[in-house]
Amino acid sequence: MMKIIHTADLHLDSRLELIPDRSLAEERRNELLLCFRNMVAYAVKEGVEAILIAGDLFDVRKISQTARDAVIGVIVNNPDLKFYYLRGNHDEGSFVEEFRAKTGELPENFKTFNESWTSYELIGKDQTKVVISGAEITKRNNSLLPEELQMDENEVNIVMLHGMESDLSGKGDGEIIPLRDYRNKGIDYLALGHIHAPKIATLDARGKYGYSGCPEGRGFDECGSRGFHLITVSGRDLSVEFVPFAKRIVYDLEVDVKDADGSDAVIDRIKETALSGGVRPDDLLKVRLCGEKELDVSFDLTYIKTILDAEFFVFRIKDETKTIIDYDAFAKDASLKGEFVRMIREETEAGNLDEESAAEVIRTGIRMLCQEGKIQGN
Ligand SMILES: [Mn+2]
Repeated sequence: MMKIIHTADLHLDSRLELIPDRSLAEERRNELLLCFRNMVAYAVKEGVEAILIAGDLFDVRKISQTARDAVIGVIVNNPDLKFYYLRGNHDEGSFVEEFRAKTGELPENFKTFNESWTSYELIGKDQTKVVISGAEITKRNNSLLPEELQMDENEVNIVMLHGMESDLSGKGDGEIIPLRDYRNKGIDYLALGHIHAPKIATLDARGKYGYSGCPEGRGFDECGSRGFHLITVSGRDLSVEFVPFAKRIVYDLEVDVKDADGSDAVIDRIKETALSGGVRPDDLLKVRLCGEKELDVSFDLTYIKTILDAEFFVFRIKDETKTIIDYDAFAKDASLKGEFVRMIREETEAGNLDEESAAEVIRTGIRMLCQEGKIQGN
């Protein structure tokens, strides 16, 4: 039996623009490196014999010295663990060249790929054998690759690619993987990178394909459980499972604030929703307030954010509530306030104002009219 990790899209050195606080972004950036180190430690502890990196190990062309040295160090210090590194569309930097420059030649346990198919025989400690093939997709080679892929159907075959799965042909597109062209070719597992949410699905009668996803969510477009895929090969059988591994999970939750009468009630409502959704203080949480609120109810988002910033690693809030304007309540109001609301209603009905803008104008208008009253009263 042999165990292999399939990972991809680590995006080391990500700028993490979705985390506005620079020091938190830097901490999170270091956690991406920590994740890679921890994954390797897991591999050593669990007897995993190889790690497949299906593209986008790095995020930017200019790789930081910290990230470069950390990755090189981990590979060099674990000579019994094999690393298969297939470059993705983000891996435009010169990592492999820098690695070679630093160590003289690439170590035996570090395997790379190029624009045409390269196949490696991976033989495990108990002689379990797997053939790992990979090619880096470009506009030029994409539609030719499936035809050029030669595999022995009697072997256990893993194929690595980086791109977007598609039912279309890959002709002239450097980022699309035409899945139909990889069916019925003898693939046991197609290990993919590029899509950041984990997925395991059927390729054909024989094989599966999977995106391991990014091992750590980096922003609010990467919500939910993250980790890697663990492949187990036993004789001719291959199985694959998702292993949750992320230190922090990113959540984007809707919180219904119907009948909440103020900011503190909203805070309670958010805490309840977070608790029932399994959000931990270590996590990144974005909430979208939804539901209807009365015209005289308003929430202080800055205050709410200050309180909840202290409860989560990153907290963001967006007000998507709808304000109910009960125009009929003002219909017979003979005061200036009633006149003002009737005027806004006409504007709304004429299509000059949407409901939310009308609510804001009415709220501001009434506040000003009330202040005016006070000043006159003094
Ligand atoms: Mn990619």
